[in-house]
Amino acid sequence: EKLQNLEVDTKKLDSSSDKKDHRMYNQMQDLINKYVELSKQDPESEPSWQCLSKSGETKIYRKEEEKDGVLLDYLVATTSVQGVTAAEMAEVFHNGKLKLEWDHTIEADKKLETLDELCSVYHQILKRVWPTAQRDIVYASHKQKLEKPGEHPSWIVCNVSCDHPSVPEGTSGYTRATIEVVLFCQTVCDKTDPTRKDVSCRIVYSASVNPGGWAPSAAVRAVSQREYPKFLKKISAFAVDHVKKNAIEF
Ligand code: 18C
Repeated sequence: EKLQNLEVDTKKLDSSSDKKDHRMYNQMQDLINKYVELSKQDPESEPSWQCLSKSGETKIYRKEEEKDGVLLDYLVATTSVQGVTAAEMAEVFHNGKLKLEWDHTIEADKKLETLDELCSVYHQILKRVWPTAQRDIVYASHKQKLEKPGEHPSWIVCNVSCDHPSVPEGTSGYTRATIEVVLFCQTVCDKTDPTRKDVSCRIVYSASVNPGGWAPSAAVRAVSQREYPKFLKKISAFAVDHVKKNAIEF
């Protein structure tokens, strides 16, 4: 399946946030550019991407990468969710209060800092995967609207590891993992006065996770293969249910 039609004018990226001066802002813009470019690639035709699973609208690909013995696989998943718009899907993924409803990998989650209304820093403790040490992550989560003239806007959320003085690495008692996770959402709708039945959301989800510490690659890949499809099913079902009684938001 071609992903080319997700093209967005990256020069006209932001219109939703008026405050653009927090310390993660420029890094987030670089990430957005990188992932908008990546979403135009067709993993099907790239020999370095291996298809992990196909089930209905959901396709999951992995590019295996190891650097100096550290596993740095890239994962990309595409799916489509009926009855939900890009704005609504991005909000479900980004909203710190909703995360525990769909992210089954979280044991505990705490907001450390609000950088602006669209960007916050979190400390998250993950469920333990036996027999390795329990992991935690500290990351900034940034949401942004991507305007495209004549179309409903796309939305993107970037969750990227950062340092935070309240939980320096090595002080939490957990093994620190690092992440670069991006959810790119595009509304599909060709009606002028749409009902819920007339909208859907195309998703490109990309994840690059460095588990940190000791974790055998084969075990990490097995955990990934099990957990990403489960996550996509859970967040999709949650989003459909969460928005069904609300007015449609673009
Ligand atoms: O995108 C997701 N959630 C976001 C919002 O909460 C969040 C991203 C989180 C990615 C977390 C990765 C942390 C890795 C380490 C812990 C793994 C715990 C798995 C627990 C299973 C019960 O910004 C949803 C992500 C959903 C899928 C995550 C799968 C991660 C797989 C990586 C494997 C790492 C294995 C670690 C050691 C295991 C060795 C046997």
